[in-house]
Amino acid sequence: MKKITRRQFGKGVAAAAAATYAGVALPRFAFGEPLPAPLYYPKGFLWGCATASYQVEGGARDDGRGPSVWDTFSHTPGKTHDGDTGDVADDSYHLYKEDVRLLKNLGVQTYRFSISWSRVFPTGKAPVNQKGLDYYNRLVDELLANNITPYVTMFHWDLPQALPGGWENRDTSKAFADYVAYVSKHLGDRVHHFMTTNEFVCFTDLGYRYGQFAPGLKLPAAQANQVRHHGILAHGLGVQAIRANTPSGTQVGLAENATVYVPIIETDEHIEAARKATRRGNAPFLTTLMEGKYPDFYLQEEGANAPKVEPGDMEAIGSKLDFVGLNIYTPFYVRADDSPKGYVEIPYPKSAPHMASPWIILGPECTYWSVRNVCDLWKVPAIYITENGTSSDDVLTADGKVYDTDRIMYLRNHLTQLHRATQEGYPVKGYFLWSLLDNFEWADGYSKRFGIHYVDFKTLKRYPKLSAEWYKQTIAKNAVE
Ligand code: GBH
Repeated sequence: MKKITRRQFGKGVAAAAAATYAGVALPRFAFGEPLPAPLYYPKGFLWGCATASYQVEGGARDDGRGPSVWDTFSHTPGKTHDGDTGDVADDSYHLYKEDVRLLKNLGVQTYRFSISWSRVFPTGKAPVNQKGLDYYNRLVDELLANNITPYVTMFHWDLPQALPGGWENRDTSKAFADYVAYVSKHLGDRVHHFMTTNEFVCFTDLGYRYGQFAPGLKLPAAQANQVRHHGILAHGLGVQAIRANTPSGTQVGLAENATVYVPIIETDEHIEAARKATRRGNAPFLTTLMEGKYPDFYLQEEGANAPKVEPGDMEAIGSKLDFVGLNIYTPFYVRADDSPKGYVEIPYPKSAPHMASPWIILGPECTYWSVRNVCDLWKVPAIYITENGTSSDDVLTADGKVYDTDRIMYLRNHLTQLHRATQEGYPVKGYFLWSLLDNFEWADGYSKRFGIHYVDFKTLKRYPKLSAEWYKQTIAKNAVE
């Protein structure tokens, strides 16, 4: 074994973490000194990776798939970086077996992927496209054959283009429920964990109010609020549909990018401020789901623009969930003050460090606070981190390696904070790293890489990055080092 000096050792925690990467064996106890104890996760904690259909599948016109709003949007000049589209993406539609091999090699227990609605229902409604469903049957079977538990997201933004009016139309929520009923009925013998929707704000506000995402509209507040309502209604009807069509014991939740508020320092008053901010800052989405009604302050603030609600809507929206999934990337800092809200948001210092995507501000304690705020406010039975990860300016070396030390730094810190939540007894059941693969990063196209596997988008070859080795080691030990 190659001997390393104390100085070399001191040079990089990352080097120590990469115990066998690139053929260099680094002894863990090089100097007979115990390293700090690893942060062990609870027994049975589930490690996984996440992806989404339009971001990885490709095969956009294969076997009868209908177009989604993201096909239309990405093919509209000026909407995505360099006009990138998901036509081919990672071609997981054809290469899914290889992707499952990558998962297997990591040692993950779980894989979170999403269903392309328009693959199964090309127009969003009957008739069904059996070939589309067959793809997911194959994927699920391949996962199960490899002892990997599928976690299925029903909607990750790729709304069938053919649905008239998209999310502006209340009928879309009902069409969603029909689609979800069908898919859960046909996968529910083998899939026992379903998420209805992914990140309300992204497919409602970003798509319909700010125009950054498909379908690229900039509607006034009243209509945009109605879109939000149809989004959460779809979730609620989706929960009911899954429950009605799957065996009892099937776990139903969602994946939500709740805004995470972090107290500037840990004192009772700032902790209380972060809780209040969580409730208010997530008012139209998670707060309403958890409380089964729009908070009074939200309705008051929106006034005449408040959403129109029909009988039965709030019962569906407030459906009891088996778990809440949180997608965590970025912190928002708050302090207590004596305004009626009871808190004020603190702007980031100009020097606040960020990752390759400028919106990912480094603040790993947000992972801990996301869990704590949500559990303390709403006493949810189970939490998953359904996404966490980062882009990095990855470079593929001549020998096929990617030394993404910054991604490891990001992940290590977030997992250290998540460990704290598990130690304090919050019911965190699992963690899904975003993402298994570099993929189509929405409006950023292929310019931002989030994978722990590098994808050469010309050859579609996958290369494990250093972070994949690190994650594999974390999973094997069930501990963060
Ligand atoms: C998640 O979205 C998604 O679920 C996943 O599909 C995605 O690939 C992943 O995270 C990484 O982005 O440019 O300042 O206007 C994250 C939500 C919404 C965050 C859009 C960035 C743009 C910020 N994203 N937002 S900005």
